Amino acid sequence: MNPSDHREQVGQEVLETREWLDSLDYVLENGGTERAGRLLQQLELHTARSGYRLPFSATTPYENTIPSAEQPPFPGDQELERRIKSLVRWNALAMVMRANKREQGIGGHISTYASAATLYEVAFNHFFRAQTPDGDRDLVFFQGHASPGMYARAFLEGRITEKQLENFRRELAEGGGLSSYPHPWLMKDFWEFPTVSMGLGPIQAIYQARFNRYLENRGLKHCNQGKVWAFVGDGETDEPESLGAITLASREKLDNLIFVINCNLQRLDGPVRGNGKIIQELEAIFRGAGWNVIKVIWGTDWDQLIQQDRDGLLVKRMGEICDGQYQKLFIESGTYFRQNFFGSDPRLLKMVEHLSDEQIEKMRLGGHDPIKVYAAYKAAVDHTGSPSVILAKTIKGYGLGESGEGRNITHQQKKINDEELMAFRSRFGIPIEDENLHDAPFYRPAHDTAEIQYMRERRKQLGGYLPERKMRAPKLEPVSEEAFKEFFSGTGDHQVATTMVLVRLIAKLLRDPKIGKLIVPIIPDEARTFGMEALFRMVGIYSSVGQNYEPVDMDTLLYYKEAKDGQILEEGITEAGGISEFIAAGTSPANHGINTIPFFVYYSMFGLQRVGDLVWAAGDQRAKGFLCGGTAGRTTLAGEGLQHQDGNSQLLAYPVPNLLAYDPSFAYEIATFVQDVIRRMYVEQEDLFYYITVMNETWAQPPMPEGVREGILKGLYRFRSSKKTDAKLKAQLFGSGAIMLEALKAAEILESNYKVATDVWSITSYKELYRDGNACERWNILHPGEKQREPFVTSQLKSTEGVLVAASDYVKALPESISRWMPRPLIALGTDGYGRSESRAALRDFFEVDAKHIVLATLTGLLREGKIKAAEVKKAITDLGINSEKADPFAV
Ligand SMILES: Cc1ncc(C[n+]2csc(CCOP(=O)(O)OP(=O)(O)O)c2C)c(N)n1
Ligand SMILES: [Mg+2]
Repeated sequence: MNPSDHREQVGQEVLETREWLDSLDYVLENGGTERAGRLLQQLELHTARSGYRLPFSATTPYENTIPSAEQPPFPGDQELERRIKSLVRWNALAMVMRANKREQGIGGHISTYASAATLYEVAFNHFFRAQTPDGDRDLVFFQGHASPGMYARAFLEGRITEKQLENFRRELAEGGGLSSYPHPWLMKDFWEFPTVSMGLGPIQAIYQARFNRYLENRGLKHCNQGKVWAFVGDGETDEPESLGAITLASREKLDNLIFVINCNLQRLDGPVRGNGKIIQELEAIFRGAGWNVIKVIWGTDWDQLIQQDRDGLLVKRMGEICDGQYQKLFIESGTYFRQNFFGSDPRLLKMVEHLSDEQIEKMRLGGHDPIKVYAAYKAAVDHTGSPSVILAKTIKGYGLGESGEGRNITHQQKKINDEELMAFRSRFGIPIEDENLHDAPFYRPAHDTAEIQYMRERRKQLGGYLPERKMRAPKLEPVSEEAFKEFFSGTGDHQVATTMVLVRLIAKLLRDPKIGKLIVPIIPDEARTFGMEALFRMVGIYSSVGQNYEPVDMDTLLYYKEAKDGQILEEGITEAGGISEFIAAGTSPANHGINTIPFFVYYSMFGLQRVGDLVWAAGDQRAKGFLCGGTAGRTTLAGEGLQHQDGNSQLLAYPVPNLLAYDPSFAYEIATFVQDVIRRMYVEQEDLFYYITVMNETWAQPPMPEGVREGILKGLYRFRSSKKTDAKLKAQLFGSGAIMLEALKAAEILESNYKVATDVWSITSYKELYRDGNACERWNILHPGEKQREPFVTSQLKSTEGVLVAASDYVKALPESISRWMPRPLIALGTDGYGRSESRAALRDFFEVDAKHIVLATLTGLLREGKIKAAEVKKAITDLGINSEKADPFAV
């Protein structure tokens, strides 16, 4: 085609397009948007029938979702809000700069909040409700790295002192400081949700929103206007936890949930999607998942150009530039922008010929424009039927000057130089003289200034300050003994597994007239594994829509019953979801004043090992409740093999300070813990949670011996005293979990075949013994010459005689961790190494934790003490049928 023909064709197309658009305008004016929509659908169908398939697109054009004509009026005083925001910006910057001037390398982030200031300030002034009219409250997950902004605002509100600001990241300084990120453990009156491990905020927010609905549908929470807000970084969305649960939110129609994703196009090292477009990518993902997506890309300065863009040239240009290029465009001069953005087409250049380079340079992005942000929030808050996500385009390090704005090094920047500080000060109008600027002093206007009055008044209108954490629930009345009674008397000959005991105990608690309704069983698709299916029928599985089908097993007693007021939270196959739900339920006493008591029952191997970071976050935010690791024990879970057999989790529970961990053997031990821990968590309101491993091997449950309660709770008690009072050889065996039975068998063999008087002790919690031993040791180190404290282990064992042997279904590090407080050397047996698909007997032989290996270890101890000869031990090896040359399960 020659050039003139081509031009003619293009001209023809432009004309044709205009005619169609004019017709569509006519329909829009006369028939409204719905009529226009129907017409477009018909056109699409017509086109498809004629053989052309419209290319699939999950995205909309690279424009704001809300056109300027549909924006609501901005209800606030824009100028005052701008000044307040500047004050917050300044103090946030100053606190990080001052901290780093004082202490080189102390860290902190200035660029995250700088890019998100408008997103937060509009929310603080108009949306975040500390209390809703019906008595509910908004729960806000603040982006961890933006915390300097939250502190700076709280400082202006008068909730944080200058001294505290001064001590940002110096929590141990005199007068107290501020923690780097949101940590309720460290600032229990302020922060509610730890978010700084990326991805944990978004998934927790989703389950928080679902749990709120659960409470409402079950009649435990009587107000429902509160929203859950989650502020997320665009880079953070790469974490699987960030997006992994978004379909749950739409399936459950969680219109009480709003994500705000700050799309500053950068993460730590560089662009999030240099060669792509993160906003479009996220739009496709969230739209596909059924969310209400609101894009806030362009600020008001762009409105006029967009309105004039009748032929779609501008929006096409906006859409064809990748994020890496945008990053460059937005830090360059107006001249550069004109040339490189509009310069691609003379018609685009013409659109901006009335604007100076300076004006072009100042054209703001949507995420920095309060009018656009307000419109998006309002649309999200008013939206019903699905969760909303706001994708706001911003510049990382906004306002930080040449070296701090939109550069790849921006994230790591802790300081700006004097010149930049001066520019920042002037740009945001902070009244600090040049000569005082160098140290970046804090600045808080007087109480009666318009700014401070305004921000206080706005918060008053919205129900108070935020974030604010406090215990909102009353102390629970002590739970009646009734539920626990039967577990103390044993099961006679009847063999039951500890899993069955725990499930029966949960069932009894569910029936308790007082606390029954507060029990929240949470299961990630494993109820049948643990024999919990009886609960399906008993209390129902929670479903926000009830049960819209006839269950296939309706004619059975234990059918799969879903109900709107169902009590069980059946999560499907997601341990991350389960633990997030556990956190929501376990923080409900603080968040909502409702004393829910979660029991999260899961496959023990897929708990602390798989979702350890969420467990850590649960501890940080003082969640209460029971984590129950089912099918536990490396050799007790037969058949399943390497990936399933858990010999680790009791050790993995060690580092979480407020997590109590127990590995019980008997029903009465379980009942003792559960009773005591409910008292501590909900009656005394201690900030604890609890991990228990339960097994699927059955045995006859003995009655509770006299006087062992204290020992059970502290971690150790004597279960069996030898009757052989005249024996010369003596041993003390320590068993736990299912391996307790092997220790008891070993005691029989030692007494009958080797004349060793053997006591057997139950170690219910290595962790508690370790905690206590360390506490004593520490005190003793710090108090020389004073009466030294005695660890509980020592106090119990010092008057015993004989060799010491411990065996558990977990790694040897557990018994070894307490052996230094024992009166004599300990021989530790355990299950270090990868599991195998095998029977219990074969596994216990392989890992050397069965009765015969316990016997051998005991004899070895006696040999080391010089009480027996090597030949006797050699003979025992043969008699016991042990292969001395067998493979080492821990070898690599
Ligand atoms: C699980 C986890 N991995 C890594 C980090 C370290 N980290 C802190 S901030 C950051 C970049 C954040 O980028 P983005 O989410 O886009 O937030 P922005 O600061 O740009 O708003 C990284 C990698 C972390 N905090 N958590
Ligand atoms: Mg980012």
